[in-house]
Amino acid sequence: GTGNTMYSGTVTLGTTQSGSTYNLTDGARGNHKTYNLNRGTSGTGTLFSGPDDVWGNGAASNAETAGADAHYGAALTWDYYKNVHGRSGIRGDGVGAYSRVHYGNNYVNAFWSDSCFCMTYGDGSGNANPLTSIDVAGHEMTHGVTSNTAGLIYSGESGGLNEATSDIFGSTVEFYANNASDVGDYLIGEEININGDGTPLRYMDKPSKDGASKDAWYSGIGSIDVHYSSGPANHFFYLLSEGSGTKVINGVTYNSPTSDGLPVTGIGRAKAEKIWFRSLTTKFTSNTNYAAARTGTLAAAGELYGTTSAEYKAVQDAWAGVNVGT
Ligand code: ASN
Ligand code: ZN
Ligand code: CA
Repeated sequence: GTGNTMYSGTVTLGTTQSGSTYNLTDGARGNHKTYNLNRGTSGTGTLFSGPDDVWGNGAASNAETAGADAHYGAALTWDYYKNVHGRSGIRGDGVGAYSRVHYGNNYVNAFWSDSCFCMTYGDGSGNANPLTSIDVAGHEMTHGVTSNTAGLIYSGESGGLNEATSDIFGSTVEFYANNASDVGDYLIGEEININGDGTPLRYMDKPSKDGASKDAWYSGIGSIDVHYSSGPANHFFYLLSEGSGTKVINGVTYNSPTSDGLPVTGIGRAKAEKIWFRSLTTKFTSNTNYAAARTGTLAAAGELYGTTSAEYKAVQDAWAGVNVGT
């Protein structure tokens, strides 16, 4: 089918024909389905279906538009995990999840739920646009992947690492999409305009730019909100991928400092995402903290590239740049 999305232009959607109607069931991606809650807050509402295979018109006022964006974001996230990491679906078993859009009234959030094995999106409110952007979809679905792998507990330092894992792969899914209307960046939620001034929710190059996230680890970081204690790990991933200092990527200027004042030479996103995924799936456990994340990523980098490699050294340097280890 054809999706006329709000954030990603006109895209191809995986749909299913049933008699004379079509619906948002993606047969190539574990039968992932997208439902319209129509402002409800429980159950599944109704599966998006209709007489033609065209979904939405690009405007939020058309109820199908959010469905098209969510269905597309889920497909991209599926494809990213499959094609980049060899993982088939959130549990790795080839089974799709489902999405629900138009949750409640003026709801300014999105969330993953382990109990329904589904993700849910609000319509936003005031300045805040519908929460159905690519990076948000990748972020929320990644909570499902984390639950089914490392199981990082959602509080303390492990909670910050859980949140960072969602920001990291939310960002890499957006890069993977290579969508001209929503180019890849190391910003989270820039389309949502949640602050009303065009700024994103989070910045990976320098997390403190949001006014609350931390750029570097300190003793006690485990007692702040997990969306802020994620900062050092987001910053680590940026430094590992792109290196410290100033860099322009897809038109966005980044300026990433290090806490030790020493430079980091990036190894590129393609290697950095491999290291984080291998760590998440084979090194991290429910109680992994920042020190253990450093150990785990070094072990993963050693296995992938060798302990005398530039990649291994970059992992050491990037952690040192966020005050983890030396
Ligand atoms: N959107 C938020 C998140 O994924 C919802 C929450 O606070 N759990 O982190
Ligand atoms: Zn999250
Ligand atoms: Ca983004």
